[in-house]
Order: sequence, then structure tokens, then C-alpha cells
Amino acid sequence: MRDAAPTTIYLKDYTPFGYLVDSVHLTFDLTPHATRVTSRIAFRPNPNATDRTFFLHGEELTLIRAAIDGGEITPELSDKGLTAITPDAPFIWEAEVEIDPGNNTALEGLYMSNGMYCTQCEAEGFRKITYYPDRPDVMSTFTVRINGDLPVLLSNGNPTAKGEGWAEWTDPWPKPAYLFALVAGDLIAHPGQFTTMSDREVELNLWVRPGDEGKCAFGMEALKKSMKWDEDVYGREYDLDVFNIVAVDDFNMGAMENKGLNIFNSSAVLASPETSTDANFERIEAIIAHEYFHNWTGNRITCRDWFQLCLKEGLTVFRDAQFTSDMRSAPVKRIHDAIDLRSRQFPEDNGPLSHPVRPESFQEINNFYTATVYEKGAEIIGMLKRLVGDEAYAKALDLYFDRHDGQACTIEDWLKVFEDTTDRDLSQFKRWYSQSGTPRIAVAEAWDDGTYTLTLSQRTEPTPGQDDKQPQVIPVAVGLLGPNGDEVRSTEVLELTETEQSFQFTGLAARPVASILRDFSAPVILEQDQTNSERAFLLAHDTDPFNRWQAGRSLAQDTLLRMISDEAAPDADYLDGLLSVLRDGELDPAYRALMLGLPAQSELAATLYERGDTPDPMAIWAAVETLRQATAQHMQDLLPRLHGEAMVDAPYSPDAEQSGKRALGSAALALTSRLDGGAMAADAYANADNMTLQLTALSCLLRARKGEEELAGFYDQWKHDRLVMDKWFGLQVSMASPEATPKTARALTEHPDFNWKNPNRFRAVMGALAMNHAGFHQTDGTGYQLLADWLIRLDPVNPQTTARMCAAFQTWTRYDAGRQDLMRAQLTRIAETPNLSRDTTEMVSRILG
Ligand code: 0A1
Ligand code: ZN
Repeated sequence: MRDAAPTTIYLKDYTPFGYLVDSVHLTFDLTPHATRVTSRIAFRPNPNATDRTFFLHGEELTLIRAAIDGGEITPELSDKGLTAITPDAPFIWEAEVEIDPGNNTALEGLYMSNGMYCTQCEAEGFRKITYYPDRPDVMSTFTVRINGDLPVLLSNGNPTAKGEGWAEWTDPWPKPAYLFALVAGDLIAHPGQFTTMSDREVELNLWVRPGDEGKCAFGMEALKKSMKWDEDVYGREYDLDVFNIVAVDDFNMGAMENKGLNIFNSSAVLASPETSTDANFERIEAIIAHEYFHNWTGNRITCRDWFQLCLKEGLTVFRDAQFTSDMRSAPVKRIHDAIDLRSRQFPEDNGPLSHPVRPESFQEINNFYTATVYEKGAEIIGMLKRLVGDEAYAKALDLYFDRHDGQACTIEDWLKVFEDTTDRDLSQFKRWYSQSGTPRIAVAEAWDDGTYTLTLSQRTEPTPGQDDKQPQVIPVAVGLLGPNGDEVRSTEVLELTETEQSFQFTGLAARPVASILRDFSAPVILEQDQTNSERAFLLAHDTDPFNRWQAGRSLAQDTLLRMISDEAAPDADYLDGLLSVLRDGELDPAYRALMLGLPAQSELAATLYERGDTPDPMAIWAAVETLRQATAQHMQDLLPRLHGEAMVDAPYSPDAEQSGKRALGSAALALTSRLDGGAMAADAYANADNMTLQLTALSCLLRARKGEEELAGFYDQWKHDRLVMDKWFGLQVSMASPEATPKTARALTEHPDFNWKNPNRFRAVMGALAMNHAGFHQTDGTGYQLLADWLIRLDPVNPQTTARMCAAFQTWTRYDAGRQDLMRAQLTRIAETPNLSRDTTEMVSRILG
């Protein structure tokens, strides 16, 4: 291993840097293998710091020259950076370094993608560009001169000068180095324009590679909508003359909010009806909004240190979710978010990788860009808003922006604005940030002469490093329905703060049915002994759309668990309830499509494990197949009507209404394919005029073990388009039968287009393998072995993506001894690989526990 004893960094050890930075001037002389970076930085002693060690981060740099106040110096170098002796007064630091972007496959720092230069500096990539105090609490203005023989030269801020082969950019807003960006290449602009609320004109550009011009219009519109929404809802105005977005093909994550120059994974911005699905469009709209919203929550107000990552990410995810709810359907968005949280965040929170939303230590910060920090972080904001109310939330945010603009802040600063505006004591609420694990709420009910008593008790299982859990503040939204289905108590938010607490509802004429945790008011697991007839009642009558959906989901889960454990037949309450909801033409098609969903197989495995059973992935898969088949048969007569309702006569638009109809149509097609062997899907494939329909039809065919010809045709049609080819790779693995999954994945890794150094392509195959629950967990261990082989191969090339994908093994202790042995062996093999990266070493050792 590279580090015999990797260093752990602790939140409690935070100290400010000994110097402040007043200005940064950078000059880049771009060449693929010997780019020169010259820096001129004005430092002065930080009056609020005691430690004056002058340490600048720097990794993989060749130092050519360094000077202080014009006098050349010889700093002490290590593989982490340099130290130097400085005057006890303001001084100018100058350095010249050489870097090799052409060989930077890790995609951190300055690297090349298809002949284009681009950067990724969050979290600690700037230190691979030049020597610098690469920490978010060091903020400065930047002036950047780029010399390079390329038509487009971009950096942060406003363009201030340019000539043949050079350009200069000035960013007047002080920022930490992680928000630095540079792009240079042969790019084409899709232009746009926005007039801000105070009538300033902003030039917008979406920069793409030649050939991608036709995929820009949607992203540009999403950007304008985001800019307008942030003004309308949060009063936040954009603050530069230009806003640039660049699409790059090689990118580890979705996108990056660099000040004035957002860099996007091309999959997170490029879209056209022919090449993108409705889900792609929705994701793109949300990511563009997310990155744009960071301009205030992240850039103008940033994080003091990386432990505070949730300060910008939780809030920005919450803001992008609000935006999506406003642009589309709020209930549908909430259901999507709950599904996502349960499938991605709950396994993390309840397994070996569990960590608080604000972690207290890390070895590699890149490993903490997690569903917990992002999505649970956003849920915390949602709970806070629910507890204090909309008005108080708005007031607190105004104060946050006023008080902290231009600062690098902490969770304490964030909570303080709420305490100051509401007079609430948030010390107990703060446990959401420090306590890991998903709280479980048990429900007990009593009825006595007109009084309904609801007793809620909370507990959180121990998680790594945290054996004892304290009660948290949990907002539980509850409504009551009378026996005829009418709502007799509208939604009320109960504040659960004790380990056990009772709430009484008096003056009721009859025993009500409670609808608990409406709108998924907290990221918790509800343990409620509901009967199936109560669930069916809520499925028919609940006025809260989330809980109505949840009632159907609970019925589905209950029948699946009984099918798995007791070989029970599919439950009639579920099938009948589903049928009547699907028949209800008044209900939003998108919502009805969601009703047809089933819990993920991995989620069923988690539930079985939690109740003391050992999950058998093949038995889970078989139960889901049987239930699907039974659903298709039960709905046979309704399916043609659903197809009819899903028809869209207008030209394609990815809006909520049309995409909701297509979602319902797709769900109906999938069920129909189970009855007609794929005949209708073959027809749908032949007639598809957009990617949503084409891909749906193809997946129905593959699921029916047909579609060989269509798959080949799809390849021929789209082989020139990288993003569509990612779908082609991924679909084959996700639609493969369990037995064929590892083989299918392996064969695809031998395909000439399997460009494994591209993170999107790698994830298309290996991500789909890990997500195909029964396929990945084949008893012969071939799924585990294939993934481990490729992780070992990718690690020296791209540690960040490798480390993230190790999470596929995080649930390994849930399964039987045979599977555990096989997974442990692969994890150990990865851990013992010579020179394993710090990223992957940390992940594997945490997973092994
Ligand atoms: N801040 C970005 C996500 C991001 C994080 C790290 C990256 O590279 C290591 C790249 C992007 C966001 O929240 O969108
Ligand atoms: Zn973000």
C-alpha cells in the first residue's frame, strides 16, 4: 500500500491558516505534457491565526522556480507540498511549476479530455495545478491569463482582455481554490442571455464539442429558469457579466459549480429527444439548477473546511428539489426522492460506511461526497423548514445570506441564523448532523371513547464508532381518516423529541385510521404494524399523495416478503388496490406510473436482513417476477386503456405532463410484454421516434429474452454517440437474467467500444452489474470477481471512481456465509493490491470493518 499509515484528519483539529491571500495571478502556458503555471500571490499574516507555518499544498508538480518578494528561494519540498520561511509582513509569493495534463487520467487538477483542457479542483485538486493553501477557508480574487493555441480559452469571472492565442479573466469575487476552473479547446457556444432582477444583462454560453450543438437548447432553457427561480424564491441575483457552462466527456461526477464557469459531465447537460430519455431531461434540469444555485449556497457562502461539506451540498440539493417540485409535480418529486433515499442512502447509513452528515474524520475527502452528505443533508433542511414554518425559513435564509456573504462557514453558523430568527434552541436538532444511522420509529395506537392516542418511540441502531444514540428531533406529519375515508384531522406536524412520546387526538366520533409520516416528513424508517386492510384503505382514501403511494408500496412489500419467506401467493388486497388506483383517470399519469413500481430487490434484502432472515437474491428475484406476472394478468383488461391514456399527440416535449404519460405507457408496455411475449414492444420499438420510447421498448424486448436484432440495430444507429452507447452498454447488463449477468458484463468489457478509462462507460457496465441484484450476487461469485478485477485495474488510473464503486460491496455482511466468504475474498484481494490508492484503501478498509 502507498501509505503504510494513512493520515486521518479530524474536525476537532481545525485551525485557521496563518496567512490571508489578497490576490492570485496565474499564467498558464498550455501544452499537453509540459504546461507551465506561473503564480503570483499576495499573502499577509492572518491576525486570527497563531500558527505561522507557511505550508503550501502541492502534488505531482515540478517546481521550476520560487521567490518571495522577488528574491529566489529554495523551499523544503515533500510529496504533499512545500514549506518556506516568510517575512512577518505582507509579501508576494511567486512560483513556476510544470504539470502534465496529457497524462492526468485521475481527472483531478488540470487534465485533457478529447483534446480539450479542463479542470476539476473540488475538493483538493488545485494542489495539482500549483502550490497553494488548498483549503476552502482561504479565499481570494483571481486573475488568470491563459496562453494556448486553441480557439476558446475560459476561466472564472469576467473576460478582461484577449488576443490571438491568449485570454485574460478576472474573478472579482473572493473564492477558495476548489472553485477555480480553466477550459481550453475547440468548442462551440450555444449562446443565451438573461436580464437579472436589477436589470443587468448576463451573457450565457453552453460550450460543447463540434457535433453536439443540437443538444444544447434544453440545458440553456433550464439555466434561465434556474436563474429566474433563484431570484423569485430566494431573492438571489447572479453577480457576473457572463455565465459559462462547458460539457466534457471525461468527468468523475455529475457537474461542478466553479464560479462563473460550471463544468459538466456531458451526460448531465447534453440532451435531445432522439438521444435522451425523459429521465435524462429531468436529471439535467435538476443538475443545471443545482450547480447554478451553488453560486449563492457554496460560492458566495462557502465551507470553512471539508467537514462542513453538507453546508453547501445539503442546502443546494434541498434547493434543487424545491425547484424541481415547482417546475414539475411536487408529490412525484417527493416520491422519487424517498425511493432514492431508501435505495442509496439507507444502505450507507445502516452499513459499514455509515457516517454522520457532518463527518468528524476522514482520510480522503473525495470518499465523502455521499448520499448521506447530499441527500440526508437535504432532508435535514427540509425537516428544519417543516419545524419552523415557511415564513421563518425565509427569514432565516435572508439572514444567512446577509450575515455570511463572502465567508467560509460552519453548520454552527447555519443553525445560528435559525436560532436567532426563531428563538428556538436547536441543540437537540443538531444531532441530525452528528449522529449517523437511520432512526426507526415504532408506532403504537390506542382508542378510548373518542380519544385516539398515538405513541411513537424512536431508536437508532449502533453504527461504526457510535454505540450510543441519543433521541433526535423528528417532525412526524400525521393526518387522521374517518371510517368512510374522509379526513377527520388534517396534517399536523408532531415533534418527536423523546425516546417515547404520546400524542392525543380527542373528540373523534369513531376510531380513525392514521396516516403517519406524511410527505415523508423525516428520513426515518417507520415500523408500523398495519394490517393490509388498513393499507388498502389508505391506498384508496389518503389525501396525502405521498402516503397514498406509500400505502401501495407497503402492500407490495408485504406481499413480496410473504412470497419470499412463506411461498405465499400474490396478495389480493395489493392487486385489487393497485387496479382501482390505476383505473382512476383523474390521477396524474406520472403518479399512477409510480404506483406500479416495486421496492428494489436490494431494499427487500435489507428488510429481510433486518428482521433476522438471510436474504436469498434468487428467491427475491423470483418473487418479484411472479408478482409482476400476476400484476400483468390482473390488469390485463386495463392495459389497453392505459396505453391509450399514455398516448401523446403533440410533438415531443420532456415536460412533466408528457413524460408522466410516457412513464405510464412504459409501465403498461412492460406489463403487456409479460403477456404477449414482446409483440407490442417490437412494434413500439419499430415506431419509436424518441429515445424514451426506443429504450423502453428495447428493455421490454430484452426482458422477454428477445430483441437481439433490435439491439444490433440500436448499435448501428447510435455507435457514433457516446452518451447513447452508454445506455446500450448499461441496458444489456441490467436486463440480463441473473445467471447471464456476469457473463454479459464480461463480454461487454471485451467490446472494442468499452473505453474503460471513461468514467461514464466504466459505470455503464460495472454500475449496472452492481445494481443487478440477483445477477451480481450469483453464488459462483463471478459477479464479485469481475467487479473486483476491474476495480483493481482502474485504481491506478482513476482512484476516485474506483473508490466510489467499491460501495457495491457495502452490504456484504447481509448475505449467507458462502456469499460473505466470496465477497470478503474479493475485498481482501483489492485491499492487498500493491500501491492501492488512498481513496480505495480507505473505502475497502471501512467496508471490511
Ligand atoms: N460540488 C459538485 C460535486 C463534485 C464534487 C467533487 C468533484 O470532483 C471530485 C466533482 C463534482 C456538486 O455538488 O455538484
Ligand atoms: Zn453540489
